[in-house]
Amino acid sequence: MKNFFYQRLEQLENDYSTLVSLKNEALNESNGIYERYRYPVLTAAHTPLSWRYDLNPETNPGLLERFGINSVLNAGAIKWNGKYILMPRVESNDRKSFFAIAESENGIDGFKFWDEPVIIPETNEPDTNIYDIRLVSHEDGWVYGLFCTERHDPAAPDGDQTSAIAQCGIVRTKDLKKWERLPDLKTRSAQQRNVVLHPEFVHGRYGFYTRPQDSFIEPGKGGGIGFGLSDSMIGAEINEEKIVDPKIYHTINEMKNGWGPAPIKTKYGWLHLAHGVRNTAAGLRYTLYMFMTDLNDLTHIIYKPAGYFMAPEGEERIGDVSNVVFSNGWIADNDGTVLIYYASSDTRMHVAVSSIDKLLDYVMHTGEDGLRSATTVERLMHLIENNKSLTQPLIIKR
Ligand code: M1P
Repeated sequence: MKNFFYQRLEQLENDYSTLVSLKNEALNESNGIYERYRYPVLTAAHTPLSWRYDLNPETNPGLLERFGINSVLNAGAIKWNGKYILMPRVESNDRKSFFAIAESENGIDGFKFWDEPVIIPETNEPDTNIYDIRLVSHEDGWVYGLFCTERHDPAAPDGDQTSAIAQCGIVRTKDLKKWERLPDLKTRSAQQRNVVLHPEFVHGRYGFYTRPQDSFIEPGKGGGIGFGLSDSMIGAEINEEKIVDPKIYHTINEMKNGWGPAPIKTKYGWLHLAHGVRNTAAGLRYTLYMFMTDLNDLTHIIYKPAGYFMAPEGEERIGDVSNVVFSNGWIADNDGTVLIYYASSDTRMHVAVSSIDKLLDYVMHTGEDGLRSATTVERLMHLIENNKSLTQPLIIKR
């Protein structure tokens, strides 16, 4: 049996090291705005063997998996001491998720998990499930992590074991290793998910991007994604949320939307990445979209391209919750490169590479949604007419 154990261990170790040293490749087909990469950057199989197996031949002679990891998704991201850091939601087979940190030298491959998952302290009201952290290096000197904390709804009728309340949990750190838990964010909304901290002070206060909802899945009267201010991060409380980007009939976010990572500051405005959700006969479809807000008024959208920026493609379409792309982490490098980390179908993490210049070009020069078929055709005709005037002389030259 011992021989079997060591043979199997060798096989597992070889497979693991092949996986984590796989070089990623940019895919040829690109829309010019970003390039996708061939391989996911993190999957359940990237989690260390020591998390999944009892590696003692005496207590686990058959080398059976003892702790199953279901998926690795929805990662917060930050550049830290020159390394590209992802902090994904790792979901174990028991459906509980937790956070762990993986780092890479170049941000596109070679991500390796740190030896142990992140310990997030609890408040007096323990979290049943935690997920979808947004990492923000705030100008107050702390790195904050805002995440969703989910608990069973105490008002759920007897027998209802699915109703939940989602709120925004907050942690902060100076070294990504020791995390201090702060009280959960208080707002006037029954549910909060996808809350993001603005990286700068706003008139001396902390700015929060929010997503007020009436119920756990259905937004109800929750009108879209909003913004509010709090005087402090310790006992953060928002008394007024202003809707910045409402959900709108027959758009990619008619059902609901949610903020992505913290926005990137540019000389023209703040670049935002968000997700939009629409309903289909096959269930909800999550896509990513972008817009820009005013440098002086964070609640004012100044550019918003029509439709989605990224939708699930190929194998990305399939997973635990199919037809989903979701992003809560991106890294803007000093040279202008932007690494966009996104999860597909609530199962695995990918990277797409763009740049500030390309994203600005996309956001500032793509037409807006006119909200009717006729206005979409007008936008298309405008492009075609412009192109005709350009291509005519070229055709004549030939
Ligand atoms: O399953 C898709 C996503 O659903 C939720 O997002 P939202 O709050 O916008 O509906 C979250 O549970 C998210 O983690 C998940 O990826």
